[in-house]
Amino acid sequence: MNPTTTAAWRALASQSESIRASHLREVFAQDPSRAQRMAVKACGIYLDYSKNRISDEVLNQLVKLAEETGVPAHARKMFAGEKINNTEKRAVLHTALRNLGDTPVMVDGQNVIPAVREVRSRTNAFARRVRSGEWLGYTGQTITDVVNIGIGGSDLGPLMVVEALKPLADGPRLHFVSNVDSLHLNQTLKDLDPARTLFIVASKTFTTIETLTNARSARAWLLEAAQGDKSAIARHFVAVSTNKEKVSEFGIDLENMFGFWDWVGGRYSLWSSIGLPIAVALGPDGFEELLAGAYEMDQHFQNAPIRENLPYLLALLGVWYNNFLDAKSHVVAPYNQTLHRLPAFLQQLDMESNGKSVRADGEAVSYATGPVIWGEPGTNGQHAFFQLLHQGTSLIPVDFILALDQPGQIEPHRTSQIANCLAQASALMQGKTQAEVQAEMREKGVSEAQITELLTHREFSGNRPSNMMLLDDLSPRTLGALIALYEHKVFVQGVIWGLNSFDQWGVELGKQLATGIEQRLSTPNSAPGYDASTEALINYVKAAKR
Ligand code: G6Q
Repeated sequence: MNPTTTAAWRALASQSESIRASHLREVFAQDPSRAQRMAVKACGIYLDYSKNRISDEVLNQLVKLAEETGVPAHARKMFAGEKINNTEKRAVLHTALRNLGDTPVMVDGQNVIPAVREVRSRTNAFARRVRSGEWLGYTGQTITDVVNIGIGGSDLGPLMVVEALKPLADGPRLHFVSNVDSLHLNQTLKDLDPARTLFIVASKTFTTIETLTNARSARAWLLEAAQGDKSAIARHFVAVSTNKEKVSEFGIDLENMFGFWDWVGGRYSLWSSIGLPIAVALGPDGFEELLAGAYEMDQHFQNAPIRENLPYLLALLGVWYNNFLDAKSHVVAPYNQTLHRLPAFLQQLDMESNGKSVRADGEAVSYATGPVIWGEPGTNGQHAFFQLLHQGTSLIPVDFILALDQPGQIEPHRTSQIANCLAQASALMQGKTQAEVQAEMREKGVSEAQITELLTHREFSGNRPSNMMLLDDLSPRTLGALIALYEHKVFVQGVIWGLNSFDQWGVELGKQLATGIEQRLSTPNSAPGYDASTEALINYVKAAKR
């Protein structure tokens, strides 16, 4: 439906006038209980959303907006396996992959849970064999290095999780190759021993050019070492895919293939056998814990009232900024270094799901949809782009994410990490008035003339909103909950905007175009078929290649 036709949308539009005129500093001064009231804890995640430019009335209307646009009913459909991905006629069931309950989940009259558990027990058993040293390479040696070859959803999820939980990893070393640029593969392989390296070729379709190109080169690297002995492939290549035919065509034994299903979207697939690298790095128990954390968040999302529901709150705040306060982008700033790929992961999750201008019903939208998501680990960002967050001309809400406990953290680093995170959120909200700048400079003995000259430069407007998410720890369980939190946030926003968050025609376009241009580049005298600029570039590259 068109959300702008709801009563809540109209009420929010009129509320936005007074919110624009108010300052969070005053709002806090007038309401001492705000920080306690606007905080929720669930699944090991404490969310303080008090530093947002909202009032209780705005929050009430946002909750109504979720109800009026039918979010809870749509969520029930997703969990029940209805084909809510209408353009691809598919169910959307990443939640079934981590469903630890007993209720069947039906797709086309079949309960999918037994198949999910069967594949997981195979991936877990395989991970155990590789980790224990039972799985041997072609020379009879154990595996020391595992290289995941995949891209997009078949890369970012496992990569982000393996990085995030690195302090807990106790299996073989994990590497991820995604870019078709040969340097990515070559730089990764240059220090590895073919006899002790295992490749996981991860591709839902098994037709993605980048992945197949990298996988073929990896196979050639292995065969060169094995002096052309093709039987080595079965010891060093496994596939994660939905496409048996293509896997077989590539030369991977179907015994070494781990499947999943069309109802698992690429960017939602880390819970499936695409998560195999996670099970190899952490062990099956670690992977199961990740699933358990996500399942806990699924329960919270389905059962907690909207006002106390983490995914709903994050989503509704995002809609508020996007549609009523003209914020066009949103920053994710994790303060734990091992979460360094989280912004990239969320960028895909959010922008690929909701970066759309046509609703699920085929009508063009007349309102903003998915924002630009970007970010970097916290303290690094402070020494770079945070300047713009503090004093730039755009309103950019920030998600601060900080896990309070992580193996390997030591003092004084930990306290400094926490202090930096809290300080930034406070500074964005409070700002610094001219009077404060003046007083600060006078105390330092700065001359009046200099104070006058620098006053406006050193003033901070404040009133810049943020969410603070404090995680009990950076364990598989809490990370699982955090990822599921963002998945459901994206879902809620997608429903409010009336989108199908589960297709990705923009990505498909890229795949299609690259194939054609690749042919044009490698076939002499092929007929031109692109726009004039692209044709000129093709000719330039061909000439340069020569
Ligand atoms: C994810 C997207 C996309 C996809 C990659 C890889 O939701 O569809 O990022 O994951 O293009 O696709 P394959 O797994 O099929 O190689």
